[in-house]
This record gives sequence, structure tokens and C-alpha cells, in this order.
Amino acid sequence: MTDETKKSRRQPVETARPPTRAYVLHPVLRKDTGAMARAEARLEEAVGLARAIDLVVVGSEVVRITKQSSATRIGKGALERLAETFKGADIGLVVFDCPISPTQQRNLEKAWSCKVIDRTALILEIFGARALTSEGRLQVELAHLSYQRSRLVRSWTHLERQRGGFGFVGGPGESQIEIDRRLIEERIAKIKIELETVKLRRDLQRKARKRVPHPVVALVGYTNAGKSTLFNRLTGAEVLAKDLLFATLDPTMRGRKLPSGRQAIFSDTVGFISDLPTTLVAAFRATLEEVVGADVILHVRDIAHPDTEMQAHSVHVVLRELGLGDKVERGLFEVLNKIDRLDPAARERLLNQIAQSNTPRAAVSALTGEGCDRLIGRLDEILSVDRGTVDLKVSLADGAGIAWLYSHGDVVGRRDDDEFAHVTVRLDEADLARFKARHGRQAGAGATRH
Ligand SMILES: Nc1nc2c(ncn2[C@@H]2O[C@H](COP(=O)(O)OP(=O)(O)OP(=O)(O)O)[C@@H](O)[C@H]2O)c(=O)[nH]1
Ligand SMILES: [Mg+2]
Repeated sequence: MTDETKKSRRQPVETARPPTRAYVLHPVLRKDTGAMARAEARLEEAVGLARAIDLVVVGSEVVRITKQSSATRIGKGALERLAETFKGADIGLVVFDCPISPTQQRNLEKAWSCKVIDRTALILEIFGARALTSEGRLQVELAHLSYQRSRLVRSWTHLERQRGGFGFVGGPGESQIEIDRRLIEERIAKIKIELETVKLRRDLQRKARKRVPHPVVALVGYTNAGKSTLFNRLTGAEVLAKDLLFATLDPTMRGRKLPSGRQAIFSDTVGFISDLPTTLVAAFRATLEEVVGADVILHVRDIAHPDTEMQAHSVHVVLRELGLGDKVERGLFEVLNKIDRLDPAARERLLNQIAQSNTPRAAVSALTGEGCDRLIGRLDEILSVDRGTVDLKVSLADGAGIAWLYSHGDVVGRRDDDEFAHVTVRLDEADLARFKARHGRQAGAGATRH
């Protein structure tokens, strides 16, 4: 190894430098037949993750393990064989597509004379590179710090952040652990305060939106399922939609009118992935509050993906972590996307299945637009069910409130006395709840359900 390559191996990845040559490993226990069956697909996904930051993936493989080694995770034979491969291919970084302990990491780095990172570190690195807004950056940094704190073997590399990335890919060696621990704690405390301020601002924005309370439809799903493409198609927006894992990080919201005249707000957000680090889910809770508070959650699925079922399962797991278990159990509205990629027979079968079942599902191609009108129609129906008739008594002084009822419901009768408008209106549950939240505290407002 020349001095130059030695040096470049110690530096964090920077766009100006030649990209790091990386190798991706997906270890799997031979006796775990389920994991063995999924191994190739998982490996492919891990390669996609590595490519999502500027790593040149020189090679990748599934490493079959008979017995897990606590020192190096993989067996001695594989360890030695791979050492040869890495040396020959001038590998600077090895990505382990599974969690590895700090000790294992250290042992592997020693054996292979290159950096080794695990799946969580890789995902954090991608998020670090993607986060554009100050909130996004804070959340990623918090996740990164929590991860660091849980390991505390390597040196605290945060201070090198301005050099690009978060430092996993090429941080310095181990030292100053005690100082690091204190720095991490201090920084975590500071970020939490900053995030609290952001949260307050968000709450205010949300409250302001609730004053014009249109229902919110959140798009969730596995990364690369086509959420942003669908979002653009449905709302005419132009957010980045790309064949890239975690293309979207920061949430975007945009309204559109449904056929009934009702306005709905669509929300596009970060994609999920299997084994999404819990530190990330926790850190992104504030961003994901848009999903938690949504009136309808659309689960966008890449139905042409060979692992579509596993992906759906992973999305459910993350939603449960966000406290949305109830909604998952009741069944989410599934948007089966990318039907243009299915062969005609599979597509026919799918369309028949959907036509015959009552579960809320729609088959679409966000790319060609096929099925999107039907999806919008179904959404409109869903948002209109439970439209019962209610009698509301609203103060005549509250012109805005009365106008709101006209724009959100069907006013079927009205009688005014000196003080109040007695309005009979067809309104759905969600709108009624919103109206009560806003007007319930005001004198004279009341509701009788027919
Ligand atoms: N063939 C086909 N490709 C699609 C369709 N919808 C999206 N894609 C492609 O899938 C890739 C990912 O699309 P995005 O809309 O960025 O996916 P996303 O779910 O927002 O992904 P993240 O933001 O990374 O989580 C892009 O290359 C899209 O062009 C579809 O209906 N058919
Ligand atoms: Mg996206």
C-alpha cells in the first residue's frame, strides 16, 4: 500500500476525492432457511444502499456462516479468503449488512486493514448526506450521536463533519473516549433543545393548517416504492423522484381538489427499509408526525418487486414503532404501484383480485398514470363516508365558522335567530371533530347528530 492510499483510507469520503472502493457482505446463518432464501435479494438491496452514497461497489457476496463467531461474526475460513480478495481489489471499505459489535468491527478492520461499517452506520451515512433542512440535519445528527454513544469505541468523529459525511466511512482511530462521551452527551442535550424549538414551530404550523382543516393523506412505504412519483402525479408537484434509495428525506405537503370538490393535502415523506435503525425512527419522530396525524395513510408498494411482501412487512413494523399499530391491524389503504412492470397475466390476476375484494386497495402505475383517477375516486369516497347530518348552533358573529361549514359540508338547512345560526349540515366525522375542536370552546356552539 502506498502512502497515498494509506492516507486516503483514513480520510472521510469527500466528493472531491476519488470515491472509496467498497465491498458489501451479507452474512447469513446456514440453518436459518428463511434468511437464506432472502439472502440474495437482501444483498442486492445492501449494494443499492452502498451506491446511494458515493461508494464504488467493487464486489459483493452472501457469506454463509455455520456458527456465528463472537470475535469476527464470520468464520475463520471466510475471513482469510476475503482478506485476499480485498487486498487484490484495493478495497477501502467493507459494508456488513447486519449489526456488528464494536469489538467485531475492530477485529475485522485489523484482519483486513480497511474500514468496516455495519448496516446502521451505512444508513445513517446516507441520511447524513441527504438531509437538507436544518431539522433534517438535526434529526440525523441525533440519530448518529445515539448510535455513537451506544458503541463508544471509536473516536468522536462529529467534529469532522464539515469535511463531508458523518465520518463513519473514514473516521480517525480510537482515542479520548471519555472526552467523547462528554461531548456526545452535551451535543445530544443541545440538539434535543433545538429540535424542541423546531417541534413547537411545526405544532404552530399544524394548528394554522387545522384552521383550514383539509384532510391529510400521507404516503408511506418502502424506499423506492414510488411515493414521490405518485405524489408528483397526484398533486402536480415536482419533488425529486429517482431510482435511488432514500431519495426523499424531508417531508413535503401539497394540496389538490378531489372530484367532490373537497380539498385534500397529500404528504410525501421518507421511505422505510427493513431493519431501519431504531435511533433513526426515534430521531425522525417529529417529521413523521405528519404521518401519525394523517386522516388517511396510503401504503405505497412496489408490487413488481420480488420482495414486495417482505417490504410490506417492514413498513408495518416501522409504523407500529411509530404507535400506529391500530391502523396497521385495521388494514391500511394499499396502493399497489408499478403495475406497468407486471407481465400481462400477473397484472390481470391482480386487477381481478382487487375487483373481488372489499379491502381498500388500488392498483396503479405512478409512472404512466394508469389507475390514478380510480385511486383518487376511492380516496374521495373514503373521506366522504360517515357523512352524517348534524345540527350545529354557531354564533352569528363567527362568520368564518359558518363559511367553513359551507365549504366543508353540504348545508341542508339554516335558521338564524338574534344570536345564532342553526345550521343543518352533512359533515363527515373527521370534519365534525375538527369543527368541534375549533368551535367547541366558543359559547353557543353545539352539535346534535341525526
Ligand atoms: N416502472 C415504474 N417505475 C416507477 C413507478 N413509480 C415509480 N417508479 C420509479 O421508481 C423509482 C423510485 O421512485 P420514487 O418516487 O423516487 O420512490 P420513493 O418511494 O419516493 O423513494 P424514496 O424517496 O427513496 O423512499 C424511480 O426510478 C421511479 O421512476 C411506476 O409506476 N412504474
Ligand atoms: Mg421519495
